[in-house]
Amino acid sequence: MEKIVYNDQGLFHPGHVACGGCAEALSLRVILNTMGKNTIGVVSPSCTAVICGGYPMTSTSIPIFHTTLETAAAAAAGVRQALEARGEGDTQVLCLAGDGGTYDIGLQALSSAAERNEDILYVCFDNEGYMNTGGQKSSSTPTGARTGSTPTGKTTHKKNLVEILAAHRIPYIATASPSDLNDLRTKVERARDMRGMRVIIVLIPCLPGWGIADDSAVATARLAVETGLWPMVEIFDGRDWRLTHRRGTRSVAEYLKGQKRYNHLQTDDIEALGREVDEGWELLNARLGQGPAGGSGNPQHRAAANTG
Ligand SMILES: Cc1ncc(C[n+]2csc(CCOP(=O)(O)OP(=O)(O)O)c2C)c(N)n1
Ligand code: SF4
Ligand SMILES: [Mg+2]
Repeated sequence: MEKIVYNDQGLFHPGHVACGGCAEALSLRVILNTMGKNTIGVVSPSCTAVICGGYPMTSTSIPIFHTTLETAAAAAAGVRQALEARGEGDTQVLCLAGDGGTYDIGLQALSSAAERNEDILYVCFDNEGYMNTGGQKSSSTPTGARTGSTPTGKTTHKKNLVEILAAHRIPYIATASPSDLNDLRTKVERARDMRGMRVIIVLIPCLPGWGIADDSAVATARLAVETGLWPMVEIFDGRDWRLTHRRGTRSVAEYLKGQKRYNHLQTDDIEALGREVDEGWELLNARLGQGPAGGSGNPQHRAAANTG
């Protein structure tokens, strides 16, 4: 097993109130310690807000500004402007939001911040539902998944946020998974060392929300990558698409059968989901061929990027 390498600066503490075994807490530890202590967090209502906690019961050693569900990216942009006005441009602004606060309720603020190319790193913890309020569906919930508000299975598709963000031509977009924390660290490092609007979407298998065992979040995240359900990509300037993990060969059915939210699905439904994954890869493969030769992107955005 690959050793997980990151510089633990003690910026995330034990004793937080995430569900035992939550992969979001694991990911947050790597993200905060990679960003470093000269970072201000801006957090929307979500499991992240609960995990970070309210003063004086906080689990982080960086300042956290709790914002509303609609305004995470706008609030982060405001913090950025305030820092610039104070001559503290070196301080990083790290926005942390769930999929409900990103794909749905905060999408307008996110799109506006992206259009203005605000100098923030926005991380979306995508657990495919409104989980801290009991597990309602979001527009990130996949087709077929049962949630509190889709008791017979969601009938619409998971929104393709990566495509939406790429259309804004922001400097950096990546998807990541807690099943490869070194890859997550590398992507956070790369984003940290760039300027302008950067977004990383991390898939977070949710123990109660997906109906998986307490010790299976990382294995479930790995299956999502190995079945092709969660493509791992980096996109520079919305044009230069790179795959960071090859598509795996494990079956979509294997991924679905481990999760109670899918246990009502029939063979036809499972086959339809498999076709949906294939269609997603057709689109992705077309994108991978479109970037500038050698993936140069915008040299101004890339100058500080560590592409190692
Ligand atoms: C406008 C608005 N509607 C509803 C809520 C209640 N609320 C707080 S957190 C939350 C769920 C957010 O879901 P997501 O962003 O996916 O984060 P998760 O809990 O899944 O980590 C909701 C609905 C709110 N704070 N503001
Ligand atoms: S509800 Fe899900 S995402 Fe939230 S802390 Fe628990 S396992 Fe983690
Ligand atoms: Mg969520």
